[in-house]
Amino acid sequence: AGARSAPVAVPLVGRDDERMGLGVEALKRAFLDRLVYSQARFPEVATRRDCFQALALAVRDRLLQRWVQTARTYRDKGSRTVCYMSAEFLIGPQLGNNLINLGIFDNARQAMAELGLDLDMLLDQEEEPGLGNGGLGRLAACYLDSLATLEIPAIGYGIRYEFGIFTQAIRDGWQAELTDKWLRSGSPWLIHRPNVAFDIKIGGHTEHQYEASASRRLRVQWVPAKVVRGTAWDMPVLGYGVNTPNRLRLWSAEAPEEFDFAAFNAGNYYQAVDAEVLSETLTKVLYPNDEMEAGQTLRLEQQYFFVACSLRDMIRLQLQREADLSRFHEKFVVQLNDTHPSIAVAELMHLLVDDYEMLWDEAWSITQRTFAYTNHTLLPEALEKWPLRLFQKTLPRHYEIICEINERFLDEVRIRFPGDEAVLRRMSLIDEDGARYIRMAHLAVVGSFAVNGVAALHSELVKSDILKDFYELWPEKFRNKTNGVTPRRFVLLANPTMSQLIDETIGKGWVTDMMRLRELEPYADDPAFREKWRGIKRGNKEHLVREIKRVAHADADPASMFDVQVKRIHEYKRQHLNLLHVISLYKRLKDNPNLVVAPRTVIFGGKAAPGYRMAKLMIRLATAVADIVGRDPAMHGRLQVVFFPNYNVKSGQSIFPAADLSEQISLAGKEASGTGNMKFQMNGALTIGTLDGANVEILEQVGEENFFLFGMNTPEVKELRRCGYRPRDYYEANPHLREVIDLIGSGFFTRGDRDVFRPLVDHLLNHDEYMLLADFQSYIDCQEKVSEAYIDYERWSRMSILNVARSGFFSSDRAIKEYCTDIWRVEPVRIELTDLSEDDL
Ligand code: 7GP
Repeated sequence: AGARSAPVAVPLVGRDDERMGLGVEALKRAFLDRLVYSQARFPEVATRRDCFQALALAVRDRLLQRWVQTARTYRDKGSRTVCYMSAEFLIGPQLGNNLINLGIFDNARQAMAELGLDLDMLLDQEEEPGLGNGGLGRLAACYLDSLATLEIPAIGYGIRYEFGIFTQAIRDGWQAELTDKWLRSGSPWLIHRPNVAFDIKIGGHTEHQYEASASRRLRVQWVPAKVVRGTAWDMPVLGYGVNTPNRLRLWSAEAPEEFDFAAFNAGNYYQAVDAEVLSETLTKVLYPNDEMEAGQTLRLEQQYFFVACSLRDMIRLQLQREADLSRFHEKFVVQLNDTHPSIAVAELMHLLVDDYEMLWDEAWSITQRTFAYTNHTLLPEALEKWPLRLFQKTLPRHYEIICEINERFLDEVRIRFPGDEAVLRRMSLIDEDGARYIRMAHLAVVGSFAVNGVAALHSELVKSDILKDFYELWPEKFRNKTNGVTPRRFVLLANPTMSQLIDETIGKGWVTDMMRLRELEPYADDPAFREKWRGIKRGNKEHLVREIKRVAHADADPASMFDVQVKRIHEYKRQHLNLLHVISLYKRLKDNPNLVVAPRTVIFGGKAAPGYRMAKLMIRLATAVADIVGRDPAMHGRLQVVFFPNYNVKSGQSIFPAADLSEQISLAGKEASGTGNMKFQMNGALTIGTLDGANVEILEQVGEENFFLFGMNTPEVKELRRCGYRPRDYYEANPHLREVIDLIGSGFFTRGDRDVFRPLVDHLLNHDEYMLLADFQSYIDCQEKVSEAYIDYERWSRMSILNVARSGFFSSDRAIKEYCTDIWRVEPVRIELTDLSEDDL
């Protein structure tokens, strides 16, 4: 830390500091100041980008005013802090959300209008920080919002990727990936802390030596192959209606200060600079694999790098407050967002034992009381495991530590299950069958005091399937924390018209107390209210229609049912089942032009992992069907298909409020929770879904009569698989299904080319891992009921209102409160705005 300056009497940042005003005049002044003094522009020549930047900086000033107060309060109180460690934080655009949480959205709109600027245009300028793939990363972002809103001292620790998730373009119907240069013109929200820096070792070997002293303790030295410096970039995350901005601290890799001096002195300037370039590649790009592990060295290095920086940062904070680390676990609790940061278990042991010379048993006791682990997937291929050789080469010391943890752990297993060799093999941290691997989920479970799944069904399956042996050993560790989403971004910001109607109907306050939405229930029977409700949905659909025109160059009819499936493209999520329904409907409409069905616009959105061929083919099928249906004049006003490119947080904010029908159609037992399902429900869409993930709980909340349920449940899936599932039997037994599949195979959607979709059709007929054909008829029948319900628009509106009224449970505030009491044992800390003197900074 730098030298502290002497205290001064004058308050620097005051409670009543007029420079930090939130009124219209103050915002205009602040905006113009930032335009001139930060952007060096005068209004006549300022670009839209300059204006966005100026407004963002003016807002940031107001966040930082609260931030310093928060930091001071936490320091003074020594508050217990939650550290949410995640390789992904899919935070989305920040300006609109910060205006909402500061309570100045309307003032900002007016201030900008008085300066001749349109706030929506400014909001539109913001690059999306796409620092995540999908559900797991977005959940982390929702949780930061709730942590701050609930005034819980918390730090989010992650990686400042220079390139986030790729931008998806559609070229000739196929997905193309473009790099996401979100930092091209800098982010106004990130504050660099070059003096919060740590040098992180990677690779090399270890040296073991007994100390010369009487104790003759074994000392281990890690001699690395390279050293990478991590520096902190902080983003303030403000809570709604409170003065708490928590810290999202993202680590960026650089070359260490004294990089390759040998090379430099020898006059090899380029080699020295090379080190810099190599170091920087570490945090260059987010891996775009969703629920699939790639197993590259660089990915392991990323994981280790951000975890190592974060733990050193926490230790630094702890040693500022206390003389040693014996109470580390009392001051910090670390939530591991899946296994990506689970190397932290071995790293904390390394720091405590090797650097701080703690005895193993004490270090292990602290470690086990520090960590808690959340599992996010039921797919076996998504459970992380690292090839042993690769791991050992990258983290030689951690390999030894994991072996030691494993030996002690297996001793415990032997006592519990005497003579059971099979259970030892299954539970070992090291997979010894065939190619050898380190099992990161096992490391996470062994090193944590709590393990949770993300929806009731998922948490049961964690206990009965994926971590069964561990549940038998330590049943007390296991719990459920059903996911939630933030209503600030996904209702208040995304759907202002519906939010206003709710305000007018039940009063304000529901947005931080979402169970109050229940008070809307009586209005479901009020025809005047239902009409207003429909008007709002119509307005949101018209807005989306304009977006669809802009990005997909397609016309959509706002009078039709908006039937939406947006999420990562994955076979288990079954976007192709949705397409089978579309083709079925198309065929029936062609065969019977007088068929009475609700007109539909079926909207798809989502990215496929660049190396996932089947997922890319599913996108191709969607665009091909969209193309053919779109060209057919007989489908006008009846059926339309849209592939919405580059689905992300920002476009989600236009999509959820406009949806009538939410497609949640994964094979039962595969989707851990889902969170899009909750965002749709909060915006008044009805769900068609299977008994999977949090759908089960949505159904429970809204009641069967307000939910379109279809398909097999998890036990039925298991039973069918046990009996030997043969998809071709379904194809042969169901003439309509055969027609639909044959149409895909015939080249009808690809100008006669029969080869394009062959892998997809063959796969369905011969393997069909996710059992589309078994659920097909049930899905078609259920869609028929959806159609009938939609035509009865009074009934539909009633169901829609009840869905919103019963969505309160899915607020991330509820989820975070459960984590706080059941896992983290943390209390809120209220932040008051007081006068601060320079000394406080
Ligand atoms: C997702 C799950 O697929 C989704 O069901 C859940 O709602 C979400 O996490 C949040 O809990 N998982 C991932 O995004 C993921 O990458 C692999 O999981 C570790």
